[in-house]
Amino acid sequence: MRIKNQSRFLLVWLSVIVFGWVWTNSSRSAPIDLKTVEVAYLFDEGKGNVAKDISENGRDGDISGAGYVKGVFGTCLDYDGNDDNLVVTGYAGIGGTEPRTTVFWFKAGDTRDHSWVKWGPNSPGEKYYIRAHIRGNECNLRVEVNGGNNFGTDNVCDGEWHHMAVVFPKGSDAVKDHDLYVDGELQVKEGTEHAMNTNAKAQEVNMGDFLAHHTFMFGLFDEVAIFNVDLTEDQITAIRENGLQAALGVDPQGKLTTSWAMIKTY
Ligand SMILES: [Ca+2]
Ligand SMILES: [Ca+2]
Repeated sequence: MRIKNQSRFLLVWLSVIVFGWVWTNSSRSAPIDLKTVEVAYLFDEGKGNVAKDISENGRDGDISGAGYVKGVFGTCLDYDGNDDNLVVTGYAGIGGTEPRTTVFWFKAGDTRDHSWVKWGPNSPGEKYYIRAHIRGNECNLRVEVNGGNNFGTDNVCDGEWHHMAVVFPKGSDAVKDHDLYVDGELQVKEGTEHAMNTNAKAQEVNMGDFLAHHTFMFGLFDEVAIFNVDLTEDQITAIRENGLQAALGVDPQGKLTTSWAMIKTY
């Protein structure tokens, strides 16, 4: 009888420990819902002119010029800074003041106002342009909307890989409401305030080409994705540390993997 009671006691404690472990690990980095992924490229094809979208939307990218080299995860695109570009055919981005997050890895070929991700026409508030902000011999992560901008202070043009995240939180209405992360560090917000009214009809999403007097992207570009939600700092960390494919729980064909499918049922 005494042994039976001890066994029962042990079993209860084991259950508490296991449940605690599962709870801690599932809440620490909440899985990212695939429905929130607008488009996501791993650039692991290694050849050809089509960037395969691993989201559920089938928004394959049309690559012009950029070739493949070794990236942060698998291979990445190598932009020559002259005319290389990628167009997300048929997709013009997220509009108005809707929440959004853009993430990518970048390794600079030099210091310049690299054009990373943009959509919308060059009109006040309507443009959505994620590019580099020049500061002497350095450059910073910047988002601008024509009439307003928001940029950080960490140098991302030092020839090293950097992970960048541009988050427009739900309920926000102006460009300086964006939270900018470089290698997981929340940036100080500099720039000029302006209301957001992003145009999501006039121009397809471009990755590499510039607007007005700026410059083409020059350097290496890996693991880019646009989300229709404001990802949390933990979710951005999960993407940076584990890679997009693992963080989203998809295989290269864009199908949900079993492990994350199980976790997602919590
Ligand atoms: Ca890759
Ligand atoms: Ca070229």
